[in-house]
Amino acid sequence: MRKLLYIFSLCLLVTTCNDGDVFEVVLDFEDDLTLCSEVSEDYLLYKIKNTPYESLSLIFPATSANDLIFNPTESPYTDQLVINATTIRFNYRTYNGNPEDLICALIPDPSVNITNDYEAASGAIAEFVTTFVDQDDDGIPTEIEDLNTDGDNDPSTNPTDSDTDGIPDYLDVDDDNDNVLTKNENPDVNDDGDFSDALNTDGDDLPNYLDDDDDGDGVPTRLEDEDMSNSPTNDFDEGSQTPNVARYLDATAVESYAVSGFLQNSYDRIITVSFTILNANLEILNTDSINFGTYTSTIINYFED
Ligand SMILES: [Ca+2]
Ligand SMILES: [Ca+2]
Ligand SMILES: [Ca+2]
Ligand SMILES: [Ca+2]
Repeated sequence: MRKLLYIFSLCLLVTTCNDGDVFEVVLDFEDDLTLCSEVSEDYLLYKIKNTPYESLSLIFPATSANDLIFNPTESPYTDQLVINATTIRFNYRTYNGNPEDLICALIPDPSVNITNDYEAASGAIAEFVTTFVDQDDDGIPTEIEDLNTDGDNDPSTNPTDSDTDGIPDYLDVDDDNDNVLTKNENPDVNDDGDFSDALNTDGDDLPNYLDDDDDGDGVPTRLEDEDMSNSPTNDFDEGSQTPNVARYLDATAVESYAVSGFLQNSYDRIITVSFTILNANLEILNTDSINFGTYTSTIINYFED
């Protein structure tokens, strides 16, 4: 209410403010939305700002159809929710204190009260656009991992799969399938974003992260795993002249072990949902389109063995 009074005072002072009875509230919130984790039967998205304390919130049922908003099968995915003022509601509220512990709480903070509550009328539209990006977070950016042989800049079409294991390089945390994670094979030795200096122990045509025989001794790295833990990095030949160098990087250690397993592979799906409220018709606002904000989350996906 303080802000309303402030804006109203400005209107009185500025002679060009001739809207008469219309108060314009500026919704100068940050863009980021928060999702209440305490509420299970509904999705409750909100954002808060201070000075004065205000919130924008959108609540809608956590149905399987609405689950797709946060984890769609295609990107972009766009659709609308029709606000009905019962199960699907959009509110602009003001408070006499910080509502942080009020909005999601099953037992609200008794010292904070809602001082004004403006609600979008039935028929208003909550329009959303969901997009996602997949990445393996292995230290090598997707645009470098995918050779883009089809020229469409989409790594998921005609994906580069160096080790032909069915997992595209941009989602593969072990690009040569040698059971040493790409990020642990020094793909960018001086960490400057240029991968031309990738570690290449045996000096052949392939850097270690794409070489399934890193030391070029004829025994695949994956099989130089003495304890057969699916991790060749902790296996050393104590009789070697370089006993501190792991077998897979020691060309004089050529024992082969019957390893059958592979590292489990997972990748991140970074999901972004942006909401716009249309025809909100809040009595306090003179705009019909409200940029509600953006919610971002990350889901970890696993490939089947
Ligand atoms: Ca692969
Ligand atoms: Ca990769
Ligand atoms: Ca390798
Ligand atoms: Ca070796």
